[in-house]
Amino acid sequence: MADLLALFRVMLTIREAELALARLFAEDEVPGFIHLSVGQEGVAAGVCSALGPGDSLASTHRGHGHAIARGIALEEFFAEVMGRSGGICRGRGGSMHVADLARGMLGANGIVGAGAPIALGAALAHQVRGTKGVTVAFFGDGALAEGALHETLNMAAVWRLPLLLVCENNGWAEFSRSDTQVALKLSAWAAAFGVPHNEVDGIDAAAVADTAAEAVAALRRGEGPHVLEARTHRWRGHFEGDPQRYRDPEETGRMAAHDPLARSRTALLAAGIAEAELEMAERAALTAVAAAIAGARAMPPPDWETAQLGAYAPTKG
Ligand SMILES: Cc1ncc(C[n+]2csc(CCOP(=O)(O)OP(=O)(O)O)c2C)c(N)n1
Ligand SMILES: [Mg+2]
Repeated sequence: MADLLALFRVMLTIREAELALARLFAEDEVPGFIHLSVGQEGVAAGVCSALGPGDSLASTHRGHGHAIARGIALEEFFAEVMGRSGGICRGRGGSMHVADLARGMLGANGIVGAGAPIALGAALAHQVRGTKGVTVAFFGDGALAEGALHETLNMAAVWRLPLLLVCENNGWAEFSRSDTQVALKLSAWAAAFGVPHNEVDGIDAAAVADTAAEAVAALRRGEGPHVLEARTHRWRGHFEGDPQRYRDPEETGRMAAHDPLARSRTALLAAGIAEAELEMAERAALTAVAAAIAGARAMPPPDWETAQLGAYAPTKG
């Protein structure tokens, strides 16, 4: 059974971190583009709770929640997104390239669907090395229009790889409803490759965690890949600053009714957890985020001397 209080804490950290990023972005403290996952925290927290330290995951352009749920150090996370030298990738990647290889976090990815084949390779490595590890590939509903995803599922099914494909189905692909671009139902897609598929309500972090844990257990038994489809809601624009003219304001107004945090808060109170304990968790998340931002702000940007580090392979002799 899922530890709902632990999930609540992870979701709180993601929420506070992303709301802080929205403010930092508006104040020009974040270079580039950011895509927030506010409203989708239940999926990141639930899926990552099913993973062990030796497992791997590949993320998406909307990947802050995945990195935080995987346990990235908050200060290194903010420093990366804010382009500071102490960032997890030395401040050179930014939001869409946050990677933390020590935690098996293979990276966010600005190319839709491109995390899937990377995850496939990691799943193959787990199988070949006999690690018993598994790999998660997060992707959005819009990625189903990408060939790379289909090739990934095919190869994973043929080789029975320990790969959990997690679709965060928020109904949108950039500025279009994804059903105007993708003719496919995920359940039918998985069935076509002979792969099990589960659908879960992404607002219910405990349900996501339990379903993911069962799928991961099957992966560790060597039963081949699995597709997990979480219905979820993108509260904000596609990117920060998106005026969302394409979206019915009524839909955005209804978003607070689909809140994974409110949902778990109510469930925790009903289970007898004291209000004071929840408030303490809320304060702790705020404090941790504020401290991480202060730490990141104190760091210099990457210096010119090392600007090319990591961009090219070292030349020989
Ligand atoms: C190969 C590719 N095509 C198009 C884009 C532009 N693009 C960025 S995000 C996105 C939509 C993604 O939708 P989805 O996968 O559902 O993720 P969501 O944004 O809803 O989380 C598109 C088309 C891209 N980054 N990569
Ligand atoms: Mg989407």
